[in-house]
Amino acid sequence: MRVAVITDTHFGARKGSKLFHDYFEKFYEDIFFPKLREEGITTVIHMGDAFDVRKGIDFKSLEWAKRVFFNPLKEMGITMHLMCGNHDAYYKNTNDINSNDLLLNEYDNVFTYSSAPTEVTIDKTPILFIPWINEDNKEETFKSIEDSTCDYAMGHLELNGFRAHRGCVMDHGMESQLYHKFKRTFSGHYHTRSDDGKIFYLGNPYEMFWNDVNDTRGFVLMETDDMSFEYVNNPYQLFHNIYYDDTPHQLFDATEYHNKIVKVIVKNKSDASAFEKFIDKLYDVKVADLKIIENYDFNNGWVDENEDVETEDTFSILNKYIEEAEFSLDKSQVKALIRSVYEEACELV
Ligand SMILES: [Mn+2]
Repeated sequence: MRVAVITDTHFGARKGSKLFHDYFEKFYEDIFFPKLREEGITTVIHMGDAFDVRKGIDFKSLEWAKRVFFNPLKEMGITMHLMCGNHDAYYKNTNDINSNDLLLNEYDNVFTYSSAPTEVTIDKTPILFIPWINEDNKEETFKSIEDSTCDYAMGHLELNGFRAHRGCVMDHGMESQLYHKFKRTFSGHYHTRSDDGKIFYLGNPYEMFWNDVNDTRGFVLMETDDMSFEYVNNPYQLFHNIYYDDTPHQLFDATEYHNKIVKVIVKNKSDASAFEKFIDKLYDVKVADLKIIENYDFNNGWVDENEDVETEDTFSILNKYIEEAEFSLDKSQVKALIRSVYEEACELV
């Protein structure tokens, strides 16, 4: 049987921003639900972080989530298995109070998995569902994994050695060794796709931060007999880098940038008024946000085309600063500390 797998939908993200939710909605309306209809999908598995804000949800975002996602699933007669992610749990040390259990009672087609791992048989395949692991459920979870006879596992896992997002490999998560007993493990949590051949991070459906720019997102169609899968990509982007290299403004069609978050990275600008005309075109089509980066002096003239400018993100800048700073503390520890503070601040995953 074919099922759909989606993760890290983060309803209510970016303070419930209309810009972001309009962009998310386009994915559900044009890509996700049409594909489910076309494939006759009856089961969806969601690997956590359905909602974005741990402490609560504003009514507008809740209405949106029901209208755009949960109601259509119910109307289509689709069963959804929903695991608890770190963003769904109110406390850091327990999943006891969580948005999925509190907000979705009216949906008898939604089954939530919030505390201990649960074996669920989909079609004829038993799968171990593993909700977010914290102090409270840690021991029980590890024991369930050890005892499990399932060939497959799915969860919201923070594992070492996988990319958290582009340019940042996680080095302070849990060991992945524990999961090697399964033929395949699938996980949410990190929003970018990566795998080691046995453990697969499937990535989330859409861009939410600058870190996500030009990183393909979407969801997955999976065969339950052998858990082979294919990606269904989301063709829509919200973030765009535009490189200005004395680009003739007359030939520049800006229409696709309407309501987009745009960075213009200036490589060569010999004529200031021509550049202004170029920028005006972006304002004329009403970009949602526009930043101009004139860093052509950076790195001896210009950043290598292949070395993405966007990898000069906050992490890289902080790390570079720590590398270059003169102090006698253990720099890897300082980096880990700064990273955890930064992640906490942005709740990036
Ligand atoms: Mn997430």
